Amino acid sequence: MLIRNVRIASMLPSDSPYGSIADGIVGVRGDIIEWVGSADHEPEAMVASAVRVIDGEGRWMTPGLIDCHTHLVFGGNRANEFEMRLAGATYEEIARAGGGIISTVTATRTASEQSLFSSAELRLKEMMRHGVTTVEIKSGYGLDVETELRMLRVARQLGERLPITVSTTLLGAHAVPPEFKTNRAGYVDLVCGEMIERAATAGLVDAVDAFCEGIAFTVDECARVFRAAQARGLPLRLHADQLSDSGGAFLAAASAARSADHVEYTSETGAKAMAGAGTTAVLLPGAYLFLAEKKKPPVATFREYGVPMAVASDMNPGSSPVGSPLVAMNLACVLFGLTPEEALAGMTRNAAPVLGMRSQVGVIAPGARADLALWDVDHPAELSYWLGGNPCQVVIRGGEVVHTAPAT
Ligand code: DI6
Ligand code: FE
Repeated sequence: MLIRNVRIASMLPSDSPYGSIADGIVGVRGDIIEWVGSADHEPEAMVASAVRVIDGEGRWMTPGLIDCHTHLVFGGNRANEFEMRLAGATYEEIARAGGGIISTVTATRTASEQSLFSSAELRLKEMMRHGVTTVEIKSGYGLDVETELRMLRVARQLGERLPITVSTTLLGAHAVPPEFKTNRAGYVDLVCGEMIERAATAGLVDAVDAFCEGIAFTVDECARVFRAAQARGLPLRLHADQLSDSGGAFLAAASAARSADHVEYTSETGAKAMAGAGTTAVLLPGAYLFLAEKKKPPVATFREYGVPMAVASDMNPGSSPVGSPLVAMNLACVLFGLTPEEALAGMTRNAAPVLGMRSQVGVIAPGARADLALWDVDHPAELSYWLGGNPCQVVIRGGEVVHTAPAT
């Protein structure tokens, strides 16, 4: 397949912003990009052997977007708590009173596998229409072995039935469930033992995450979960320093976690540790916005120490009901001060390593998977600029066109 007449934002490091190529051509064989370059230099043999040619009509092409942090599978929603917060209650007060994550746990435990699938499918299709070709989906609203496994099965099925790559994460240590309220250690034992064991044996889990926070788990408890995951050879992520500096970034770095996520309260020394360990900072501006947080992540410090920054939606019913990757990019710029180029890198090149897919996705380069999005914009900064709306015209995943915007 040949895609010609496109302006390419390859997102590879280069002298031109966005790694751009003005009049570009992309050659795809099977599901892999074989050739990327300028129309002036197109290899004749490749052109002659093309069985399908797509005219990009001068549109911008980016790598398919990667949303590397979502809680996409859940039962119910929390519009009622939204109203409570607007009437003055805080997120932490609601959580401590048994609402918050636990109210979604109740709704998820009572939901059938089919209904969890259908509700998540709607949200996922909306993301796909916005150019997303790779998504991470966490469990964490079951908090018992059966429901956590059910959530992970639903996540896997979404990846099997829809044309999108799904990476699953076990977030058993998201909150202490009510039945373990007086036995926290017992719940951590369950996560470290049967939960990780069964999820791994069933092939349902690609990584393990934990929520390190005053209202969730301590550094020591998260460290136990990490050791159990490492014993199974599973990569690590951490919800770190979202509402307080709880030492999460240090734990993530010391454990060589792939990412520390949220990181609003991360200190300079925490950022330094992340840089040393190659741990990516996953910025989640949707949660910052929705919870009306005041403390911004130390973006300048991340830049200074060379900590790679990813951007994700954190799509979840409690703290970030954000279903559009472009909204997350806009918020990363407006609220956290990223440049539009950093925001796009955060949902492409820098998000790939968080899912263990460095160079396989998130860039337009030979050898990478042919996951591509075509946009009706005059400049790639527009992807972060518009708040609302959707300029995505065509989505290609693994060399196949999986979405075309309806003609207006
Ligand atoms: N941090 C978050 O922002 C979400 N999970 C987490 O660990 C919130 C999840 C929720 O409120 O349902
Ligand atoms: Fe999250």
